[in-house]
Amino acid sequence: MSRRSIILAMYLAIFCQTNHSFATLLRVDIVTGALAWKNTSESPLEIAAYSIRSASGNLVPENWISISGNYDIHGDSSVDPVNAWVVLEASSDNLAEFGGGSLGTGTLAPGQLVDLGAGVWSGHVPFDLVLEYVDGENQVHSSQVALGGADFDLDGDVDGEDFLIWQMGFGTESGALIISGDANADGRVDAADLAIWQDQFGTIINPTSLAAVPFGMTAIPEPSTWILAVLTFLFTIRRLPRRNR
Ligand SMILES: [Ca+2]
Ligand SMILES: [Ca+2]
Ligand SMILES: [Ca+2]
Repeated sequence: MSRRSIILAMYLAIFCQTNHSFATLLRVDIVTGALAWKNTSESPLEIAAYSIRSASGNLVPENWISISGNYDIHGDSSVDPVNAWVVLEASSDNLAEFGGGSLGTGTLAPGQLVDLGAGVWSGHVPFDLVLEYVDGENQVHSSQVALGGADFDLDGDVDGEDFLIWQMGFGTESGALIISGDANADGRVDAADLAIWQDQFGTIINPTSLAAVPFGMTAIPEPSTWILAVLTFLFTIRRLPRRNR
């Protein structure tokens, strides 16, 4: 099995987990390792906490742009203008934070895209990223995960062959995947995707790391202990008297 067919199989396995009930999408640029989290629903979405996990430990916490300090009351307030968020864990297998302080929630406006940083995913395989979040009702949800970046033929580089794929897919209005030329994972193949190809042209992604692909990456992880801990903490703290607020 070639490297490309292995990666394609992984991608399809990931995509097959998706359905239209997801309210959010975690976009992973496989060329730059950039992560971006989007509210794909038409309603504002309350977020009390979230966790991004890689069982194989391929997250790079130094490159993570957390809500804490960046999009909360201490940042630009675009996710949470009221609360100071708190990082719970920043490791190679878990990036987790919650809306601490007065323990309210942040809000993702309809269509809002939160830039979580470039190089946050190391580009290694297996591709195993999972995003779970807790909403304003303390319900746990999974996010859809979609691959982006201009390596449309998934062979580890961005070159003319990828351009030809973009060209063939150009004009697709919906339902496009990375393998049909959709670099920004918005389902369309248009000039925005070509601009990403131009930016990324010549990039080579971890050529050695892609050679060895362990199997079993399609397993959907059990709900993590971190999220149970967060829920327990939220329930406990909300019962405390409102002192010093
Ligand atoms: Ca390529
Ligand atoms: Ca190539
Ligand atoms: Ca697109």
